[in-house]
Amino acid sequence: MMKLIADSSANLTMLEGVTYQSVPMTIRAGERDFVDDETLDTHELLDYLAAHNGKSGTACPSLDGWLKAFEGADEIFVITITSSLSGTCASAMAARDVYLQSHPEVKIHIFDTLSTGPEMQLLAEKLAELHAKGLPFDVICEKAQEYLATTHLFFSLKSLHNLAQNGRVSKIAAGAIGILGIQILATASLEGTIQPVEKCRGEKKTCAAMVQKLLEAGYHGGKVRIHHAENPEAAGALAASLRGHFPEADIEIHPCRGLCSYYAERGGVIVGFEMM
Ligand code: X90
Repeated sequence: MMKLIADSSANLTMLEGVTYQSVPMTIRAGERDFVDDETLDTHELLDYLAAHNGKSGTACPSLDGWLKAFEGADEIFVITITSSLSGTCASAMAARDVYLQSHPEVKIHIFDTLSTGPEMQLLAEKLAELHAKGLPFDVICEKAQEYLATTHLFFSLKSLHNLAQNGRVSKIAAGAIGILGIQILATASLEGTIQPVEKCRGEKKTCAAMVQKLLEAGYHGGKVRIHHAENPEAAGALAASLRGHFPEADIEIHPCRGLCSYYAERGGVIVGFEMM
């Protein structure tokens, strides 16, 4: 049996046509540990965080979380958040080493996406599609890796507080964001780190800048996956604007699960797309 597994930053709880499993990260604030599984109430998480003044943070999936997810499959594709910002990929690789000792016949491939959220969703969909064609494991890995080089990620955030508090962006980059409606538009660098692109004032300008960046990156009417932290208005406006350019575009909008809600914070929008 084939199994597709991604950490919870993919914001996917299921995927049509395949056996899919999400392995949860954890969000920690004060006395609370929020496990990022399908039962997590992300609205309550965001409310709790807004009221909580102390330190907060996150933890990648445990070795055990991965080992449990591997069970029962003989061909396993694992999709992780960028290894430059999280120990998730390293923990998946350690789990693979352990698992293969007792299950030497099982095939496990780990994709370090150097990205997160919607770009992970695009890869998951591609893997499902390649598997449905009946291709051999190694061919699927190769083609999926090639596909990953043709997708990209942009995001707009209204606050970098949680990213800065956890050392994922510099405190300097975080300054001024959130003041007077200033948002930051950023992208995933080739190394899988956060690369600020520009500052925008207000939703309209942010949306226009986002569309411009996608077009400059080569977006030409392919798939777009938009994940948002309680900002369906901005996600919808972006989709509408892109459909103005490409009426047939395959665009989906999904809410962020816990990990991305924590780091993108309320209002954040993350966009994964095909560059050609
Ligand atoms: O291991 C852990 O505790 C998880 C750490 C994750 C840190 C970054 C999460 C970012 C989520 C924010 C915008 C997208 C950033 C993409 C960068 C390549 C969402």
